[in-house]
Amino acid sequence: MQTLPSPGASTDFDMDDWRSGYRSQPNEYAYEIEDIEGTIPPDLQGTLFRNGPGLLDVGGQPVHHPFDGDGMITAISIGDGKAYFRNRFVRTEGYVKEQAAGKPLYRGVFGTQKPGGPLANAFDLRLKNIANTNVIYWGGKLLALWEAAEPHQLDVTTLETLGLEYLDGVLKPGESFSAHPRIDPSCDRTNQQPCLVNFGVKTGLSSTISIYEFATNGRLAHIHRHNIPGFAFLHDFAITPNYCIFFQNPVSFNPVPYLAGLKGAAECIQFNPKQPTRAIIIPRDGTSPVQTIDLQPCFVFHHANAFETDGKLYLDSVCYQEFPDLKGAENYLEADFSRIPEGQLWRFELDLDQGSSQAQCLLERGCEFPHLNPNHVGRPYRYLYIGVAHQSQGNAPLQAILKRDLDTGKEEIWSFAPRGFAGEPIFVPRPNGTAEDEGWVLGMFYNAASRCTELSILDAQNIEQGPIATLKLNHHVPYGLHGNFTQN
Ligand code: 3ON
Ligand code: FE
Repeated sequence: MQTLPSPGASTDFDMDDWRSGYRSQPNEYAYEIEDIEGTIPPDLQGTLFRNGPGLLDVGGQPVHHPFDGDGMITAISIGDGKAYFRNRFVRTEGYVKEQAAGKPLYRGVFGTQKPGGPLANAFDLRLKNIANTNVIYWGGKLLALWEAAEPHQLDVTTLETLGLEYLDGVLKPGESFSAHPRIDPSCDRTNQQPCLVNFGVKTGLSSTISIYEFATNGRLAHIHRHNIPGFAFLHDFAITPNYCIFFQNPVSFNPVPYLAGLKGAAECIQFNPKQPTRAIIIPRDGTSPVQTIDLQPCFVFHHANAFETDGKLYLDSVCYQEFPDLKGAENYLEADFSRIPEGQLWRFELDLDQGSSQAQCLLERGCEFPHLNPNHVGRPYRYLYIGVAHQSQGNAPLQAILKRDLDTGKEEIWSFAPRGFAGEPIFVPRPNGTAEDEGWVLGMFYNAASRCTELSILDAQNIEQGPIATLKLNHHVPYGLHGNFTQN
């Protein structure tokens, strides 16, 4: 690995260690995990599915940004104290064609260009559906998700790609289906059974948000569409029993450098610090009026949760001071963390009667990838799990996981610094458990010392004791994005 200067302000990690987690993993494996430290809890049964960029290059040409990397699914199936690993690339049209050609044939949304300079890229407006952001099992189908296009369906056991998935004709070809569905644990329209709520955005000078609800058998239970003024980059949303809540970031889109073959579409997003961030509150009944409430300017990718209580709507979100782009760094591996704002967790209190809001910072420490007990999605909740930086201030890679008691403010941290790097923590409730934090937190960690990835299982009621089991893979999995645990 080439040695580059370490611009990061933090001394708790080495830039080369961090970079080494962004090596492509072209291999596909299937094996029983034998190197296990500690004991897998016998009542933890099911499969952790994760998605993320598996390739950081195409035919040796590096991607411009990891979000442009081809989607690779990993599945770790756990049962009877044993664990089985499998990973497979999603055979998207782009992956198949580029692997056959041995070179990039598509532009990426985050700035990856085809070889040949602007002339070779200008006016190529095809979107390469890279299926790299999330994976979820719903209605008997395993779906790989990427927010700007339709899902891919995968075989739940072999992870083989079965093709593009239109959800029984609900989606039209090319229609987007976000990578952040939410599972409502109990929905009026599905007989108080769980339902999967998701959205798709069609953006332009104004934007159309489609909202879908699917019953557990995969059947569409409800659909409604809404037009909102302006360009909208909506990565995630939050739900309560009565509302879907979106944050319209204060950004504008200047397509000229994209059309001219100079930049990716996402690099043409401009943050406007003088404009408010707008909360868009869409009633889930599909007919009551949509409300908007202006908030302090910030940029949000991820919401932790929302809930309704005492006539108010609460929303917990990871906010950045501005769009966290690479600040002109030619190479994302040389990103200067100190110049990029860190995400911080804020709580927004929205008063729908007054149309007013208040905001309070809950977590100043750099954080991303919030998660909670799935039974509390859209409901009042007490415990939040989130990836955090090792240091309490400034921006740095995620190296630790933090549990926050939102009632008392108590925090518990387990850090993998200096040589471990963290991703999204996933809370899995203990079967028949009663307390909200009864269960486990599962996280994939990259260990730069061994250059391999590990799955750590923590007891959610005792984060500070560290992992109760560490499942060591024989190789690395590049830093991932999102996933879900399917209990069986
Ligand atoms: O032209 C429009 C603008 C645009 C950006 C329309 C559009 C739909 C084509 C579009 C596309 C957006 C896409 C494809 C977004 C994909 C996002 C993605 C793959 C990942 C986002 C991740 C967010 C975060 C916060 C990740 C954090 C990671 C870490 C802290 C470290 O691992
Ligand atoms: Fe996301």
